[in-house]
Amino acid sequence: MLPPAILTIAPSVRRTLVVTVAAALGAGVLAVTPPSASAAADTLGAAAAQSGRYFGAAIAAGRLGNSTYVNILNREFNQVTAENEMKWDATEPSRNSFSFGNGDRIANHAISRGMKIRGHALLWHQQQPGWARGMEGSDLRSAMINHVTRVATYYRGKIHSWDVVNEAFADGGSGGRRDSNLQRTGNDWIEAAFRAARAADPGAKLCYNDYNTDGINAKSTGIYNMVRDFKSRGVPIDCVGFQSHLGTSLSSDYQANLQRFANLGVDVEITELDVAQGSNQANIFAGVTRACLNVARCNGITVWGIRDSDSWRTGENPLLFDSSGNKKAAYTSVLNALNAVTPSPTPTPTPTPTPSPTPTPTPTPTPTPSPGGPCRVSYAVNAWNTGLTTAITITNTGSAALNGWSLVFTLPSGQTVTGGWNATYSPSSGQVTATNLNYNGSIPAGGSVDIGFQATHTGNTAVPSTFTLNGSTCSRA
Ligand code: 9MR
Repeated sequence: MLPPAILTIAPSVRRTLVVTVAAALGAGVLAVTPPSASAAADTLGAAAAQSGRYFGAAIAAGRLGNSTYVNILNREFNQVTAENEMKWDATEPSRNSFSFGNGDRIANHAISRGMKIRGHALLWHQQQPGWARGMEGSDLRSAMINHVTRVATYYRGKIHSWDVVNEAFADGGSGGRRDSNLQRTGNDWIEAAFRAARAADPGAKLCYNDYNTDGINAKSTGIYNMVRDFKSRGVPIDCVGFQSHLGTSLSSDYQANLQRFANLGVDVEITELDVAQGSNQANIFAGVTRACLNVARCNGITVWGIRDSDSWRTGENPLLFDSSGNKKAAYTSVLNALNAVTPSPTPTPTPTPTPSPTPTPTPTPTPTPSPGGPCRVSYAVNAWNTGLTTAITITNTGSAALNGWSLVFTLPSGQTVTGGWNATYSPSSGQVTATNLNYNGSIPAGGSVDIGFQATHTGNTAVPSTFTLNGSTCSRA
């Protein structure tokens, strides 16, 4: 179901100011410059990567043999979501008997090309296998937790974000939960699912995902209250997915809604974007893109299909490529919006670094960019009593691709790595070197890789102070 038309907006573009080292003009002099059109990237993924974000698409295993489809996928996108192949009916067709063939086709395609994977979806009232649909009570609760555990464990280390629970809130004005067999197992079913997912794959971001949440309304407020409650009680939730199946207008508080969730301390992701065809389609796509770019914790955007002919919205032509694979006006508007915040390397001397202005405050302190070399590192820690997980993004801010990389940092005392993903980590304490695996060794200029590890700690959950990539000191994001 699509949301009612409300208002069409023309969100202002944030002209991000970029702090960069003006090495060419003099040692230690910093520059603040506006973006420049000359730095424009020419694909969606590369354009989004300039601000550390991904741009992805939902894909179907059954279309991976279509060369037009795959050419667009490989050229434009750096993140994928399995449109149907990782859902409960696909992955556990009979109880406790798992089937990952089609999910793996998608995961392998993504991994071999360095694309991130959004896992969709561990629990949903739809697309349950027949055996689960007829279950209830404690039997269903234990089957559901087993499903979350087994699927998240199977894909452990490969998933950027899991939609742990999909569409559990009711439409309309109640702001409450939707009735379903899952809901009838007890109101705590969602947090039970998130805890099981965290235990199974501590490195994946865990998201709640829903639709008709494209502004501040009763449904999005119900979800907001749940996330706030989860954060206050330590239930492991990292992100909220906004599906964004949109009609012919964009709510004027679309961005404000993303920001209020981000202010709770979770990431936000645009997970299933498609927009009804019509004269406003390109503007709405661009408006959503700008809204994400304006929210520091908006990680990326996923469109729900590649060509109009691939869409579940038959006849509505809601995507960025027409049925022949040609770029539409909506494509150009999204690319331009992504490029409008492209950092420019042109240095202008100024005495002091100024952090990028953001239109609305976020609760997490933004580290001041430090003069850095050809790399930037963001490093987030999620800690509990004696354990922690990290989420590290390494961005190649140099002008040449990296082929093979090692990131060196010193763990605070008491922290010991117990496992990790997307890199090898050695030794497990003290000065650690994280080295690429064979599928993510090359980072194009402007590109980034996500890595992370689990560790034990003895009370000190601090972040390493310095990161060195292939011998060069990195700036911090
Ligand atoms: O695009 C998916 C379509 O192929 C399936 O038939 C449908 C089954 O319900 O699910 C579609 O994807 C949905 C997604 O998983 C959750 N949000 C709504 C999407 C569109 O219905």
